Amino acid sequence: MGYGDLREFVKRLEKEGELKRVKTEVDPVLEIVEVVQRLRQEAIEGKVAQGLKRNSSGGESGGQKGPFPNDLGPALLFERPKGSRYPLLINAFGSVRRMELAFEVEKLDDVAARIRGFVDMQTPQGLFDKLKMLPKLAELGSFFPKNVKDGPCKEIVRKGNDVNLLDFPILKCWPQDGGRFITFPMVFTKNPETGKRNAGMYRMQIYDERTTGMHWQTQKHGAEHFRRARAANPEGRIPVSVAIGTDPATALGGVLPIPPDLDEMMFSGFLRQVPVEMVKCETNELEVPANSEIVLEGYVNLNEMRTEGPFGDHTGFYSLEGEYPVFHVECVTHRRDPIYLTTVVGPPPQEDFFVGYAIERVFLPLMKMTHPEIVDVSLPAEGIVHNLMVVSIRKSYPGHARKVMNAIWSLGQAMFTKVIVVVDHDVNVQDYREVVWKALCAIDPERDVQFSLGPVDTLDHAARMQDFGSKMGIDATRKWATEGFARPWPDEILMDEATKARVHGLWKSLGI
Ligand SMILES: Cc1cc2nc3c(=O)[nH]c(=O)nc-3n(C[C@H](O)[C@H](O)[C@H](O)COP(=O)(O)O)c2cc1C
Ligand SMILES: [Mn+2]
Repeated sequence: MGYGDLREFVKRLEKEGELKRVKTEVDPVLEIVEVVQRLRQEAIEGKVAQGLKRNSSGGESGGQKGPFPNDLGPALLFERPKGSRYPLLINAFGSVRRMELAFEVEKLDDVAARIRGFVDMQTPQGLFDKLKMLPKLAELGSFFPKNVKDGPCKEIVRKGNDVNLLDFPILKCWPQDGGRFITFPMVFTKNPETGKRNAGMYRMQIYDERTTGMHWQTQKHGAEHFRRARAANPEGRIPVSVAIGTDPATALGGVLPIPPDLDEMMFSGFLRQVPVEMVKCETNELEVPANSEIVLEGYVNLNEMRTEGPFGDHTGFYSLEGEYPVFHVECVTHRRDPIYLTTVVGPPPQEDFFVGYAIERVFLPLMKMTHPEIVDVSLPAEGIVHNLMVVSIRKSYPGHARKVMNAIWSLGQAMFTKVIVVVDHDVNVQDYREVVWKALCAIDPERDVQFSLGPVDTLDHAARMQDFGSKMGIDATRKWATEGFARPWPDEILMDEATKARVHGLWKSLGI
């Protein structure tokens, strides 16, 4: 259990027919992204390239999700990115199947089931129940990250003037991008007040051999650490280390929307069912996953900001230039033959859609724990995670749909959700055609739409100002008399079973 590192995952993908090696020299400036986009376009158009395995794994979570493929083409290992000695891995998570392989499950719902197992541990009543809980608690404890003395990420150590980020095949993704960007980093910081670790995936624009931007958006935990440290000492600096390329569950830890001061590495350990081994950095006090392919160590000055962007973003538009902190790299450690892990964001769907989908499935049981009326949720790809959430609920009192909207707007990163559509429990939220049909039939817009103000995603370029704007909730549930709806609500049209059976019996004889 548990991939030891990224290269073990690469091997597995190759064995499963999920990865292609590209031996031709291709430029990480634009060209690699264009290769990925062509495969994506083929997948969307349903043209299955010869010899590529593109099967859907079916089932509740593995089934066709929306009007686009389950797969955006294979993972690609570019063995000769132009200008670098190191191979580049992209689209490693670009399918439902590969997310299942990443978490080593048959179905993403299997991860959810494990989480539900922990969530279901109610306060035990008797001694017997308490004893039954012990193995689960021990299991949980056994996933805490473990500090180790050394690791393969330190096979090569480069300091000071030997540090050159341009050694790595860092992508320039889109024509108007402000430069090259590290797109799959795991950025480690410590809360200066509590000492608790955070890992977040925040893109990093390359300024030169030893400096990058640090695009932690204002509501993210890295940005909070920065602000707290600055409040204490505006002229100081905070240590920052960045891991690139670890085993999949650890790498995805940086994306998990978990509460502040909760260690992502503990959650990754739970997901891979083996503790994440952490090793101390060479030049600062932080720890990073020992199995990393590449580690960047350094600091961020608390009084230094620099223009970052533009960057072709997961909205499908360029995010505009903005002022962000600067990361100074003092030391790079890496394996002798590091694999540079990267991804590209752009018009939806892209690789990150599958990451978002896995997170949606894994976190559903946690949402249901505090809001048991929630039946299912869906984040359609075109809603780019934060623009649209469809929620089905078991409605049991007047105004229930509005309560759920407010709950979502106060639930971690779900606070960013621009539009929430709440439907009844019998609407399949995974089927957008059904949602559009039934939700639009169920609303009297002036009555059923509600607006709210609050924090919005930094990337929302339509909001009245950066980071602050409005949200819309649509109550598309059946309206009740106790909600002031005086008219009868019609039944949905369905043929009766007896007629269906009779016609079924006649079917062959109809000669159609
Ligand atoms: C491909 C990809 C790129 C991302 N880039 C950024 C980014 O540049 N800045 C940011 O704040 N969040 C970015 N995110 C989202 C964060 O990784 C995510 O919100 C994470 O939960 C933040 O961690 P934190 O809650 O510990 O701050 C990105 C996510 C993905 C999947
Ligand atoms: Mn965090």
